[in-house]
Amino acid sequence: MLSRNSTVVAAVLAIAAAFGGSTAAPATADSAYYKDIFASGHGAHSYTGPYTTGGQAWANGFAKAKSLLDQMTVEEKVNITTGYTGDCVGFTGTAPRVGLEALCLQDGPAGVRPARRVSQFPAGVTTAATWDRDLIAQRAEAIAEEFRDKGVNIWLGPVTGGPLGRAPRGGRNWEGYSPDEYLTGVASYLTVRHAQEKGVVTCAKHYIAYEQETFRNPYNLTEPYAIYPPLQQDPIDSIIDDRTSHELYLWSFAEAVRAGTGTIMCSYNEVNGTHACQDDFSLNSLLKEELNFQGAVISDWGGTWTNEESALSGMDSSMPGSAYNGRFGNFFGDSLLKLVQNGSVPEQRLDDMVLRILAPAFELQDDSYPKPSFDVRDINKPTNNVRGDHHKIIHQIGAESITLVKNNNRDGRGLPLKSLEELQTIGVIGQDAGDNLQGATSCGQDGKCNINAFNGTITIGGGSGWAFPPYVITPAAAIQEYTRAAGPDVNLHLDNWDLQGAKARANSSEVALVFANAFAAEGNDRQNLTLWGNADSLIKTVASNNNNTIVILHTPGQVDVEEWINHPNVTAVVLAYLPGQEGGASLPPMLWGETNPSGKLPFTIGKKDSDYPPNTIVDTSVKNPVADFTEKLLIDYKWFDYHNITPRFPFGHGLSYTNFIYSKSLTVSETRKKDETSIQPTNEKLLNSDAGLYDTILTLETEITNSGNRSGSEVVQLYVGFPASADSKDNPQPIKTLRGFEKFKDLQPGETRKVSFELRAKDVAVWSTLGQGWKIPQGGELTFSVGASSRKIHSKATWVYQG
Ligand SMILES: *[C@@H]1O[C@H](CO)[C@@H](O)[C@H](O)[C@H]1NC(C)=O
Ligand SMILES: *[C@@H]1O[C@H](CO)[C@@H](O)[C@H](O)[C@H]1NC(C)=O
Ligand SMILES: *[C@@H]1O[C@H](CO)[C@@H](O)[C@H](O)[C@H]1NC(C)=O
Ligand SMILES: *[C@@H]1O[C@H](CO)[C@@H](O)[C@H](O)[C@H]1NC(C)=O
Ligand SMILES: *[C@@H]1O[C@H](CO)[C@@H](O)[C@H](O)[C@H]1NC(C)=O
Ligand SMILES: *[C@@H]1O[C@H](CO)[C@@H](O)[C@H](O)[C@H]1NC(C)=O
Ligand SMILES: *[C@@H]1O[C@H](CO)[C@@H](O)[C@H](O)[C@H]1NC(C)=O
Ligand SMILES: *[C@@H]1O[C@H](CO)[C@@H](O)[C@H](O)[C@H]1NC(C)=O
Ligand SMILES: *[C@@H]1O[C@H](CO)[C@@H](O)[C@H](O)[C@H]1NC(C)=O
Ligand SMILES: CC(=O)N[C@H]1CO[C@H](CO)[C@@H](O)[C@@H]1O
Repeated sequence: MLSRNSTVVAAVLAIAAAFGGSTAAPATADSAYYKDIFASGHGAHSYTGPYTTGGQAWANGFAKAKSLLDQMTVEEKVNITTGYTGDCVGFTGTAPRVGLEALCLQDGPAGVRPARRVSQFPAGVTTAATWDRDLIAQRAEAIAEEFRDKGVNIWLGPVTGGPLGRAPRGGRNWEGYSPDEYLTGVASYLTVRHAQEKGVVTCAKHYIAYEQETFRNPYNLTEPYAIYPPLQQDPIDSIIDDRTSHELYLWSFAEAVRAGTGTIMCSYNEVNGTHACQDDFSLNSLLKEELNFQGAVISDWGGTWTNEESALSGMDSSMPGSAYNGRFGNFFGDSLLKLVQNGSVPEQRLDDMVLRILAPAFELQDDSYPKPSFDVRDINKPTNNVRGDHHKIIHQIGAESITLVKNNNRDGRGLPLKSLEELQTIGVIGQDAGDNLQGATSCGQDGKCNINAFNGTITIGGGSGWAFPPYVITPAAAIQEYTRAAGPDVNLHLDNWDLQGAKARANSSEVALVFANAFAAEGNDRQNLTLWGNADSLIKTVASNNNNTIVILHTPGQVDVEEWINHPNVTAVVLAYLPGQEGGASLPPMLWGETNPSGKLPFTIGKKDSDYPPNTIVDTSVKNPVADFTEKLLIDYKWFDYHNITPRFPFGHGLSYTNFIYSKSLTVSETRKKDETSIQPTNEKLLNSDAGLYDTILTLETEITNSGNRSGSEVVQLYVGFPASADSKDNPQPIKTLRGFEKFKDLQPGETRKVSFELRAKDVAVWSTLGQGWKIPQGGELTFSVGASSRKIHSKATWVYQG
């Protein structure tokens, strides 16, 4: 990092202002520059994308970066755009002559990886299941503190909608939040904003339409399912129409940009026929022009395929350069230097790359920022403990995400359990209740030993989204600790294949808790939604022998529960997702009713595979595999709603031990409030209103009452249905779309709370392909539905936009 010198900085601010003016990107979409994007055609590249001005977010950082840039040679500038490796999984190149040090880039979205003495946080999907804005923000701050204290400049996270979760079997869905763009958008905004407030630069990823692992085809790497030698098969090509691009896959990236993310990672896949990291349209036009993104586009490791085309199409940094002996290719460096020297890539574009890379880091970090204190090449080297008291937030997210999806609490069965004193015996059954017998380190830097043989409870998925847990509190350990004084005798059975033993333990227990799981990891999609490790047989065996069988699932997403869900002895089912290092610690207080479950499903669970949109993982063995996003806007609950398919458990569903009554009255009032949340405003247009796209224009109000006899929290959800006038012939309109939610915490028995939703113009707008902007539908009623899930609506109101 640059040594800070305040007198230089002051002088530079003036230069920056001038520079900003002279190279400013065209501000409006109808400028000559914008038109040139389309004139450039594929490969012609007369246009090189908007040049950064530092925007609203990086004024100071930009000025510092500019002053340094002015002292650099072309070789040095190229060096900054080219990846290196060392202690971190990636470094930017340096310019020692002018005192510029490297920026350290490091995985992953749930904690520093691979490194020891860090926390393993709950996965994104688990965090989304809390539907709790405060917890999402606190997690981001805690993660960012660990990255900062380890000396990481750029956190390679969060996953902000790539994948979004189009395919339930997608291997990396759990790293992100939810297949709902609004929920993911809120989580992305809060995570970026709160992480950067701690000084770390975020890298929102993976941009864009990266929805399957199969055929993602990392550059020059052999994949498990490869059918062609490396480099001979194209990566999966995602074909998406304009409206789907804007309303689904770009939505949460817009939120990340608004929140000020310093960098964005382009993805492995192709989009509309072009590698995502050299796609002029999605990088220059959508991201840098329309979203007004002022930071750097960094390639995924191996996502670069060309030099000239990538540079002109808007990629700013090639990672990891030529490192790892060229395993990820060898791009930029000398190749980019030659292109700049002979004029194929304008030097101004090279300057733009350097400014985009340096400005966010210079804005957020100074001399006092820690240096890397770990080494990915030898994780056993002594390193600092950065965990602080983060176990508390991990534990709390575990507790608040627990989603009770089924509960038959009649005749003393189901949840909550009888009191510790009343209960004589309890069975704790399934390998997911116990320890990984070989310990966490045995799973390697990607946590992938679980792929073939897993032992023990699953707390996170594998790949670059994994993190070493410092410890894992297993469900078995947590339950035994909780029950040790007054509680029941515990009958443990941790072997999923010994069904005779499971039967005996089930038969000799008053209540049987069965723990089951499914694993997912980067690099592979799940082959099916079946539980792992013989779990369906285990659950059925226990249920045949115990009339109070409670199933607890640790899964990365949707699983098939049909083999036993209607078994009369399966009295309760709980989803605990991927909770991180605290593992089962949050469970006992919920099981015994000391706490009240309040998580809600951030995805839809279907009854069978054919209930979900078809062909979302393309695995046909061809040279140019293509994923045509034919379901368009209708993913997850929007598909189930539109096709009138009854899900097993709908999006937004989750039960409580208490009961909430929703008022039938829902009022809508037009209230204007200027957007104060855009740290880096976008250039997105609202075509038929003078409001800003992110200004509040409507306020909806209703009430909920806790009519039960326990305190509890409730996630109240708001869905919008658009009038027929919003339809376009190419895009079937979702019946309803989530556009608001709020978690009302700790309502006491009898307590009533006012529920208020503030809707921004964008929340009631659809993308107009013709107008290339957002439009609030006119000439018809918008319907607002408030409820406890996407299928449990309690009040409705309509509104007509007068324009
Ligand atoms: C480029 O970066 C590398 C790695 O930090 C460094 O060793 C080298 O000296 C840099 N080159 C120049 C021209 O500064
Ligand atoms: C994909 O291409 C279509 C035009 O065929 C365009 O409208 C759409 O915005 C593109 N999407 C992305 C993400 O580039
Ligand atoms: C692929 O990787 C190997 C080393 O694993 C390297 O020798 C080769 O040059 C690489 N190929 C390309 C095209 O980068
Ligand atoms: C510029 O250099 C590159 C790389 O050496 C080469 O491929 C390209 O043809 C050159 N272009 C011109 C216009 O000289
Ligand atoms: C179940 O337990 C009872 C005693 O509690 C015993 O009589 C019976 O044989 C057991 N059945 C099985 C299948 O183990
Ligand atoms: C599901 O996939 C796993 C591997 O991911 C495989 O071992 C298992 O046999 C499959 N189960 C079914 C029912 O197809
Ligand atoms: C339910 O459990 C009881 C043991 O408590 C067993 O006798 C009965 O057969 C089970 N019911 C089913 C449908 O398996
Ligand atoms: C469940 O099984 C227990 C013990 O086997 C028995 O006492 C109880 O009556 C059964 N409850 C129901 C509802 O079948
Ligand atoms: C709470 O209400 C349930 C039924 O809704 C009842 O069975 C239970 O006894 C009540 N508990 C208390 C502490 O009042
Ligand atoms: C109890 C159990 O499932 N043990 C398995 C643990 O993993 C090893 C392989 O690493 C298997 O051989 C065991 O069967």
